Amino acid sequence: MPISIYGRHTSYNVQKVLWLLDDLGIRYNHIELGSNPGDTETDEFGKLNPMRKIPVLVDGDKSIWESNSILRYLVSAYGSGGWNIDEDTEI
Ligand SMILES: N[C@@H](CCC(=O)N[C@@H](CS)C(=O)NCC(=O)O)C(=O)O
Repeated sequence: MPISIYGRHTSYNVQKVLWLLDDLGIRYNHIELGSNPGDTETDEFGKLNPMRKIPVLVDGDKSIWESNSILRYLVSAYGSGGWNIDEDTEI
């Protein structure tokens, strides 16, 4: 199942996730969301992120929010080479 990233491309919190997805060579669906009032207030979005903020990353049955947590997840799950981190590394 492909990864999905929810969020408007003008948000820097979204941009850093898009940048890392591209840098890691991960294929993903980008769902442009958050530009219009009420975008994040739907029941459907609330199930992905009860805090109702973007970005949200969906990978299979996992839904991850908070941009820095998403970055850490991506590096941990898909990073290699220079992106490898150990548990003590702060990002
Ligand atoms: N600390 C959060 C901040 C998330 C955040 O505030 N996102 C903003 C866009 S950058 C948002 O969802 N705004 C829409 C809203 O508050 O309804 C993160 O790093 O992901």
